[in-house]
Amino acid sequence: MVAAPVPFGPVPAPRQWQWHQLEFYGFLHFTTNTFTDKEWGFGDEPPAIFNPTDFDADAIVAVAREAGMRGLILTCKHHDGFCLWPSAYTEHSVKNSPWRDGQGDVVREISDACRRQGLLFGVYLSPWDRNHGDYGTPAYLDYYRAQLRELLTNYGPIFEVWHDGANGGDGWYGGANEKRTIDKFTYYDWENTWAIVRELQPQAVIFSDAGPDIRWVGNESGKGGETTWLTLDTTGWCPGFADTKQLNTGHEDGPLWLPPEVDVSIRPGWFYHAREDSQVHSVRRLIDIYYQSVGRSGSLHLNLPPDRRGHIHEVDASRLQTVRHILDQTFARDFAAEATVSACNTRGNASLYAPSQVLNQDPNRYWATDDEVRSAALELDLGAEYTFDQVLLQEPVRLGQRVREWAFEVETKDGWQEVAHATTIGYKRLARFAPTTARRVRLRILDAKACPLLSRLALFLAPTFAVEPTIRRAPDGTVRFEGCDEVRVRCTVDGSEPTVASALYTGPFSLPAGGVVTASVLAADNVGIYVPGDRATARAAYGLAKSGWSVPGVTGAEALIDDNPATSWRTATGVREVCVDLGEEVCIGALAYLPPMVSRSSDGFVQVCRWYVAATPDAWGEPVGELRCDNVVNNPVEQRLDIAPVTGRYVRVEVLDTVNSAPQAAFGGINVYRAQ
Ligand code: FUL
Repeated sequence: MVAAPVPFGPVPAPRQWQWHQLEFYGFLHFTTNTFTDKEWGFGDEPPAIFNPTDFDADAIVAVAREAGMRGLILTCKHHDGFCLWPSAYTEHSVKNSPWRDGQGDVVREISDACRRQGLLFGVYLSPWDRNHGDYGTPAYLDYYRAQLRELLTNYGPIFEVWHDGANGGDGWYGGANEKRTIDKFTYYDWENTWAIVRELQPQAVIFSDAGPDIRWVGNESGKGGETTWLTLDTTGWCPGFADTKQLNTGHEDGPLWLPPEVDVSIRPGWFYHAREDSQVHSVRRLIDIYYQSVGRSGSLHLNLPPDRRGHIHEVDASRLQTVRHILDQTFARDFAAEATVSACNTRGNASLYAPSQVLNQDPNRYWATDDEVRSAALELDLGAEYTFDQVLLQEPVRLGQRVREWAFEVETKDGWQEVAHATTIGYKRLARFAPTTARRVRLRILDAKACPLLSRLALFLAPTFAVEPTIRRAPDGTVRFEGCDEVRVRCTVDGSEPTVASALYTGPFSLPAGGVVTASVLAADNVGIYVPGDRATARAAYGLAKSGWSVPGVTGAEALIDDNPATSWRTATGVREVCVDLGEEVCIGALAYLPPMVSRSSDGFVQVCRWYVAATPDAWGEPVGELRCDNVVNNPVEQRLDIAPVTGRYVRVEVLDTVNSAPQAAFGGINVYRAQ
């Protein structure tokens, strides 16, 4: 009898192992923000504004189920404090809204619909509460815990409890209307708060920046680490205080099993905003997100924000259907399934640990090597030549994560050729490469922390499908589409869906005044090419082109107006404003702040600013609006302010608050949109 490999380092607890296998589940961001068009409510929103016109939990859950999601997590309470269930501990809830005459309960309806349709249900209960008068005092902790008990007692089994990291700042706080800060390390007495979850829902995993069961991946843009260790050292961290880069990669020798969850929205914002209907992530981007999350050993937690009707918007739903179709097609056939597998080492030469164990889908059966082995190769004869463009690898992580580096090679007529080379494998790794045809392939595990084990190796081929082109605009306003050489593309510049009657794209065109560019590959135009859902559409919203702009009186501010997301500019220390000359009078309908997109620190990102528009730079009247950039640190996307149309040539931004009260305000750029 050959001894089984002993577990190496930290290993997943049973609840974490269950969670690993979910791989893909959804987020629902829904609250008064949906009706105020905000990302973070201040806490003073009247419950009367919460009134979805046609809330349909089953329809929402069906969209998630058809997308292949295994569960849904609902923002039962976001930072604004409004409760989507009739909590016994506050009046700030659905019970004082007109929706279902105050008799409704969104948590009940979504959790019931999840159970009916076979999805798991999870809760988001924001620790920060900008409505509650006691926030900041010990009494609020009692309130928070009482609400946690309500949610964990009355709504059936809960698979995940989600604690957000954003915490403290200004808010309504029962009418006090002030700034409040708490000590993130001590205020929530997390150990005892989490004990409530363990007591009431012992199978649930708890998420926060720093665990205890699942960690944040360190960004909200859908990117798991190219290197992902499922282990972590959280010394000195707490929910809301952790190093985002280290969260992304994990710690190779971390003492805790703490795998990453990749939370990302299908749109720029987390809540529904009609203006973002044209900015739902493209099929290509969503597929990339899948490979960068599930394919890098994390789970994909994809947000679908219900709209004011209480539906998932049609654009989001159809995009997901296409993504599901492509993934199903991709994983329908494993070209390694019939292979003959050999290895340079097999643990005790035992058939239980034979190389062929990597071909089945049972995570309990795996190829193992002898204890002293640290590098090894596995060779597959596929039985015939096949074309594939990705390899799937899995370690049996219940025995610990071991592999540090690996390479995948195919045999060509010129010998072995490497097509993928990477670091970690972990629970699941998917590596894509250009379509390759071969009969013999091999995996070389180049370095492992302990004797390498592998439970799965599979080869897949993504279907060829027409995807939407990438839309680009140069600073002078010239628009071009990339990635569409072999297909016919039709486009509009007014936000409407292209039809076969719309203009055919024949080459770059000029769009200096901006607009919404919509480019569609239509099946009707592309006979013989698979176009999922009959069309593949990309959209991009542009403001005025900036080539005629200047920044009067400031030298070195080119990055403010260069239309390049990779460059950024900071005001001089203590300077709280900047003025831009648009070069001509324009009727303006919206203004936007772009945070630096490539920045090591978010210090100085604009948190609150006022905008002015004038015909001459000395005639500033009242501000045309105030912009609050709520979640700009974690989600550094364009922050847009729609205004009543106003004509002017000069635009001034007055910065009222910056992230961490930094004395220099940081800009990636600003955008100015013409009134429609
Ligand atoms: C963030 C929050 O501040 C956002 O509003 C959103 O809920 C996201 C999932 O987490 O930190």
